[in-house]
This record gives sequence, C-alpha cells and structure tokens, in this order.
Amino acid sequence: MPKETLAYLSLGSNMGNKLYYIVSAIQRINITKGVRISKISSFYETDPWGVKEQDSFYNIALEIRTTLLPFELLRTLQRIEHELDRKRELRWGPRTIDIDIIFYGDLNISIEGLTIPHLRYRDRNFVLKPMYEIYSHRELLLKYMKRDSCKIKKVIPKIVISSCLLGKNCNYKGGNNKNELLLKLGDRVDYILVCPEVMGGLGIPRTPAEIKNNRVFTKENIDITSEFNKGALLALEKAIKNNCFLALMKGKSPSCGFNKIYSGDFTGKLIDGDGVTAKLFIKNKIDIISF
Ligand code: A4P
Ligand code: MG
Repeated sequence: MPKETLAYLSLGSNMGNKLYYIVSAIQRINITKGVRISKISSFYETDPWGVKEQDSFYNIALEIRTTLLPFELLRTLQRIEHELDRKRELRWGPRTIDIDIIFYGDLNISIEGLTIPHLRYRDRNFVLKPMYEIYSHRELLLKYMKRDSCKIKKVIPKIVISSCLLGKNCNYKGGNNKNELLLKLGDRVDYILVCPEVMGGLGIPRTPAEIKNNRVFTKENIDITSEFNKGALLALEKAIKNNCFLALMKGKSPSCGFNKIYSGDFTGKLIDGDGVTAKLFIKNKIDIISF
C-alpha cells in the first residue's frame, strides 16, 4: 500500500450556483482514485478578498488522505476546476470554483506552479476559519486569524436530497442507497428529504418501474405516470417552500435519475434522459447532482 499523506484543501466559489459548484467539487474529489475525504468544514459566506467589486464567496475546507504526489494532486484539482467551468480571466476575480492546496503533510516547497503551504493562507480568514474546524494544530491558525478583517459568516445551506441516499429504506426494493460522503456532509447542511415515489403514493417495496415514451410503467406494464407526476410536484413544492436551488438525487431512477435512466425495457440498459422529478426540478432552475 502506498503511503497516505494528510492534506488540506480550500474551496471557493462566487459565480452561478455557488453551492452546486462546491458540492460538485467535493463529489469529484471524493471519487478520485488515491484521494479520500476525511473531514469537511462548515460552509462560510465570505466578503470578496483582493478584488472587492465582485459577488460574495462560499468557502469551505477539506481534510483529505491521499496517495497522490503534490503535483499529481494539483493537476487533478485543476482538471476538476476545468470540468466545473473554471475560466482564468482576472487574478483574484470571479470564479465558479477554486481549489487550493493549503498543506500537504509537512511539505514545504516553492517551485514554479506550486507553493506549499499556500503562499497567502495566513492572510485570509476565508481559508483560516473553515480550516480551524478541521485542523488539529488550531493554535497556529488562531494567531493569523486576527489579521484579516474581511467579513465571514457560517451558513447552513438547505439542499434537497433523495431520502434513500441518507439511508432511509424507501427504494423500490425496500432498501437504501446510503452514501457515506453525503452522510459526512450531514450536519454542515440542512437536508430537505424527498422520495417522490413514496410522496406520490407508491408503497415500499414496490414493483420496479421504468420510463418509456415519456410515461412510467411497472415491470407488469401498469401505467403509474400519475403517481410519479404527483410525487414530482410535491417534491418541487417542498424544494420551493424551503428555498432550495440544489438537489442531490439518486442516479438512474425513473423519478430522480439525471442525464442517464434505464431504457424502459427492463434489460439494465441505460439511455440519455431524466427521471420525472429531475426533469421538473431542472425546468424550475433547481440544479441537480447525481449520486
Ligand atoms: N499554485 C501555486 N501553489 C498552489 C497551491 N498550493 N494550490 C499555482 C493551488 N495552486 C497553486 O492559481 C494560480 C496558480 O497558482 C496556478 O497555476 C497554480 O499552479 P489559479 O487558481 O489559476 O488562479 P487564482 O486562483 O486566481 O490565483 P490565486 O493567486 O491562487 O488566487 P487565490 O489566492 O486562490 O485567490 N475572496 C473570498 N472571500 N474567497 C475566496 O475564495 N478567492 C480568491 C482567489 C480571491 N478572493 C477571494 C477568494
Ligand atoms: Mg487558486
């Protein structure tokens, strides 16, 4: 087994759906081979540092355990930034996502393209405050925190989530699709639980269903589109009532699936498409991350 190194990352976003970009980055970092997220800080809303005339940021910090070497880690994080629409136009300017390496074990280097510890971490509460929650040598951070006067406020964002992802036994088999990362994120966010199929009146367990020609059929060919529509509407109402603009949805499902769903032939084949609730969410400007 290659040796794991403890590293700390700082994430920031101030363009578009900031919460979407931060959670997408967390998801992508977590599924990277050789990287494991061990701690996640709270979310902070922070005044822009550097260039003042821009929107406020969302910032968080992560503790990771990684077998990647520092440059491999940097390249991986830059690939994720690129996948999440990051453009490099103005230094310290607006960005969909910025992922900086703050510490990598005890490493102390400064070579072209990579400085660790991060050159400016001591000057910025948007790095220090989230790090303070998850870093073991907190006194070091406390000393620097007093220098920066930029406003920073802890926030607990509301996010819609498919209940099965949090371990609720409500999937069609009567089981769940528990996701350890989302459980870890748990007390940093306020989850608004939905299971559109149960909300639409279907039981647990229930016969598997798939979408064919824009209608939902059970494996026994019973049309249950109206239950799916009712569930989707109730889930949307719950999202709107709670002012949510992000939903973490169970992939491939005929209600929650996003971008990929089963073909409608009950053969296990996947095709491009969205579940009934996912489609309604997108229409109503609620971004989806599929798990
Ligand atoms: N680089 C060197 N060392 C590192 C490291 N430890 N981690 C190099 C990551 N990258 C490192 O970064 C520029 C170059 O830094 C990269 O090519 C990389 O090889 P970038 O992400 O391309 O550009 P940038 O982010 O605009 O520059 P910089 O200097 O990293 O900006 P910062 O320092 O990240 O500042 N205000 C609030 N409230 N919250 C924020 O998150 N962020 C910034 C950006 C400004 N103001 C902010 C926030
Ligand atoms: Mg950066």
